[in-house]
Amino acid sequence: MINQEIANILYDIAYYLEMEGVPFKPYAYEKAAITLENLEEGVDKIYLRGGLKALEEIPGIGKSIAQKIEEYIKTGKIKYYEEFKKKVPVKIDELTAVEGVGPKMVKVLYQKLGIRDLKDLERAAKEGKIRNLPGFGEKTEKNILQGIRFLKKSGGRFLLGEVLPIVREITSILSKLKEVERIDVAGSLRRRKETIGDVDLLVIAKDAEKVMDVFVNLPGVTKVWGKGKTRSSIRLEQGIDVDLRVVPKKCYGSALQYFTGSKEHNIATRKIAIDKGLKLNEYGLFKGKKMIAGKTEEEIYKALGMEWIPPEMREDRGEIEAALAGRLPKVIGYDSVKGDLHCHIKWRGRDGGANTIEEMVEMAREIGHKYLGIASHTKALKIEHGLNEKELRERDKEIEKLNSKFKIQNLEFTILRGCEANILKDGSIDIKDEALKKLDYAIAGIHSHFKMSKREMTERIIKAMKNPYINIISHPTGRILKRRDEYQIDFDKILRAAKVTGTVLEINSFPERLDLNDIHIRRAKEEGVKMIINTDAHQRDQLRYIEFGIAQARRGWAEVKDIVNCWPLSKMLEFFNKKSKRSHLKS
Ligand code: DGT
Ligand code: CA
Ligand code: CA
Repeated sequence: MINQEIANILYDIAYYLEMEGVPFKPYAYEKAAITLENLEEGVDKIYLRGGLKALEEIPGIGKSIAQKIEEYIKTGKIKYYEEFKKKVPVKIDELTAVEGVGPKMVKVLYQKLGIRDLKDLERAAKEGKIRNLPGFGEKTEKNILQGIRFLKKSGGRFLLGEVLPIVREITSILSKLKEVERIDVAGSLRRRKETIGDVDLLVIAKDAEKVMDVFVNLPGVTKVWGKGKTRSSIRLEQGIDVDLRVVPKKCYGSALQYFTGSKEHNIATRKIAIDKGLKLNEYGLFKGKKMIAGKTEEEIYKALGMEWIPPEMREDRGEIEAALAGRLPKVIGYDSVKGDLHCHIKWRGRDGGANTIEEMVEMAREIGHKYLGIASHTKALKIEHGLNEKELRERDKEIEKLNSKFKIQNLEFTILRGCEANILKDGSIDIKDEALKKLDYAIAGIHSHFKMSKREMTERIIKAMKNPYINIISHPTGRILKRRDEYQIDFDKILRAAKVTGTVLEINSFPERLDLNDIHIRRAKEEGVKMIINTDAHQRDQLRYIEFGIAQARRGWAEVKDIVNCWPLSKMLEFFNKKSKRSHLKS
């Protein structure tokens, strides 16, 4: 819990720094906050064990942030933060949670109208006070009201990456009971939506009562909303609600189909049934009183004249029409990805990762990858101790040594030499072309100056894509789930430029990012833009986040042809090389 408390403060500091227009530092605080949220051990315990030094050793936490964490552990406060709050005493995370409201706007809203929280903001917008502020206008005011409505609707959702491991523990406990014949996750979690409202579990059980007893007494249950013979509902200590339904075997498929949703998908499938003179509900597919399907999902879809639809696609975004026509795309599988091209390492105290190259490789091999790309931060990102040109060369000598060792051992594994360079404010790259040229590939990403006009930001990214040695744009839209909106960009223009230049867009698998998201992925695919699923791992365990990126790719209908790291290594490298040869791109 202390990790989350401090993370929230660090996020707020990032907003305040952004408000002041300070470059790079907001990124450092945001990154440190994300690190804390993903840390398994409490920082107070780490501090108790090893003091300030142990805090500094947490990847992504530099000296100055470590000191602030120490201060919080000791005093329950961070002075640096208190001073910001004194100057602009607002609920900054609450206000910036409204889509379209950024830190700089918050400052103006406070100074001109005294707006401190969401309530103030809503009132001012409703009274028409915001439109008269310099640089705001009627449209902004309308957007703010819309953003507030959206926020009220979507509040209290949890990240997929936060919920899934917890639910896996629950299903593993329940599935070990001899009374449980089968257990499945349904709802948005089965569809792998980026955020989850509540968890829906389905069970076939011989003795429902026994299963319910165990369910409501699971470790971590803080509330029992209800306990019955066929349905029980609990709240976990993390605030997540879980529903469990016991369902008869003969209609398990129809229950699973119904409770997987989405609601929109269900409404559309039910309509197909009606058109065929049938009735579909959670108890089965019926012709008059006769049940004609229901034991499995497959037989239901088949009886409706469709192929079985992967849960990730069930959003009524055209999947039903495609399935009826027998033209459902063959989306990538959870085992389709062959390697990860975005991880950071611990190397001579640089790059901000927690593990050595060897340790990262070991984990990548355990996952089943055939290659791992080391995408070290570069020099403009001082806070992550980015590498300069010379250091990249020295790092690569070590990588080359390891690769030849693998060859001698007959190991089918390759380490790729990459970097994650910074796209500077003007769109230029902070590493010289000569150095980029020597790498196997180069990623570029935005780590500063998040708030720019749409035109400027779009041009900035396109300029980076025109560099023939930049193969991949990392986390292309910059959103942090529940924290920060996308940058202002013209996504259509970005897609066209990616296509023309042969630049690959990243699907970043970090639970807070999932960037590109499902809708972007679908559009990129339609435009023929290639994508790559990466983790951005700063510690070896985070290489396992790849499944979240894969899930979003499936939600975006991505097939093997769309995702370059589902290809054999040689084909992927060939694609990168083709771009490097087109050096005329740089106008
Ligand atoms: P969530 O919990 O907000 O992340 O999203 P879901 O999709 O898990 O929604 P939830 O938990 O309210 O309901 C689970 C599933 O049950 C949902 O995906 C589809 C089905 N369902 C719920 N309400 C309705 C409804 O009114 N009509 C139909 N056709 N299906 C529904
Ligand atoms: Ca749900
Ligand atoms: Ca539910």
